[in-house]
Amino acid sequence: MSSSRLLNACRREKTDKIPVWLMRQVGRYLPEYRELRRRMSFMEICKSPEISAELTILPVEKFGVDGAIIFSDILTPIEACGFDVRIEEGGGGVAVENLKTEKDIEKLRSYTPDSTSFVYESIRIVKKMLNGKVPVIGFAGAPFTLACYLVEGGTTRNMLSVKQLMYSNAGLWNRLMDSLTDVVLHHSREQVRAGADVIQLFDSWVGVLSPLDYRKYVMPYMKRLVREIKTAGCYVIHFATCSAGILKLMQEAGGDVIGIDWRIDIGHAWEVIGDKTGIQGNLDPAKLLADKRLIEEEARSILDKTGSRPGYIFNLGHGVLPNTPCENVKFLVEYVHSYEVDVA
Ligand code: 1CP
Repeated sequence: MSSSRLLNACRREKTDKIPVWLMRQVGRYLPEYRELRRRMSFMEICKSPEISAELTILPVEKFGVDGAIIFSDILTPIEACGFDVRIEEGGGGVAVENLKTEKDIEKLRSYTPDSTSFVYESIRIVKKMLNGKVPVIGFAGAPFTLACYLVEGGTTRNMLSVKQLMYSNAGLWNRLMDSLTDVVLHHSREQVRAGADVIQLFDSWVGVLSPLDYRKYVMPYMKRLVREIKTAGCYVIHFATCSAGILKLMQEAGGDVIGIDWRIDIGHAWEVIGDKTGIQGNLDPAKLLADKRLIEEEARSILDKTGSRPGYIFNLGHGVLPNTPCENVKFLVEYVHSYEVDVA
């Protein structure tokens, strides 16, 4: 595995080709997944390690991506704690049972990785199937983003209930974040123990916060989390959307690589982050709905800014959209691999 492009990039070493994988590379845009979903619910698939392992390696075989992200969800450990999680049919959002009181925090405190053993079993199967071909990416939701689902009961535009809790009840907020940090830490470590080479932390919604709020209400937990996950012996990719205002703070919080969305120029993002940390992103997933000429143009403009710089991983700025044509995904991956890097 030491010669893997993705891991080389995590170490900020030069690679023969630019590593590429896509967030949500397994999902509704894949006909194989849609077919499976006619027979099984999303959670049933997550809890069937043989099946989730097959799905995990599908984009490696079909498109030649440089990493296999395990088929699961950021809400899997939340459901395992006894919160009702409902994935809305037809590609909608998710509904999560609200966390209301101290007693609900006890449910998080009682989490043990035994209740999510199917994830680790899936990783073990994937490791065997891949036999070192590409690294395995485990993942978890970051505490703030999980708190959003628990407090809002789903995703909302401005996360006002979360903010209200944060600003008005510091004690409860701290206990909630502390408990979620422990859940994510235990879940991530167990994924590494099962064979995950990289852990991506999805702080998808943290961009709703001001820099000051991020520093005060989120950063201490992220610092502890990243530091302690890394002691398990893996690389950490730290991802958020709408993060232009907090990029430097995210970098300070930790991670070998910072994942960014498309709302910021990648050259500028790298200036902010500095040269001690890698960067991942940042093609707008909507570009994959366009024709190949535009996809190539847009990918090239990103690669021209980042291509030969060690520590760069090509990815989208957020997940693959459900109506994305598979042939565009294949085209993109092949184009990134064909981009000539300066190996000197
Ligand atoms: O290829 C892969 O990445 C598959 C594994 C995977 C991952 C990494 C899934 C499967 N979900 C995730 C991460 C995830 N889940 C995130 C972080 C990435 C992001 O910001 O998009 C988030 C926020 C979720 C929560 C979630 N799960 C949503 C979003 C709801 C919202 O608030 O907008 C949804 C719809 C799900 C269900 C889900 N998870 C995964 C799939 C394939 C699906 C769709 C299930 C279906 O309808 O069949």
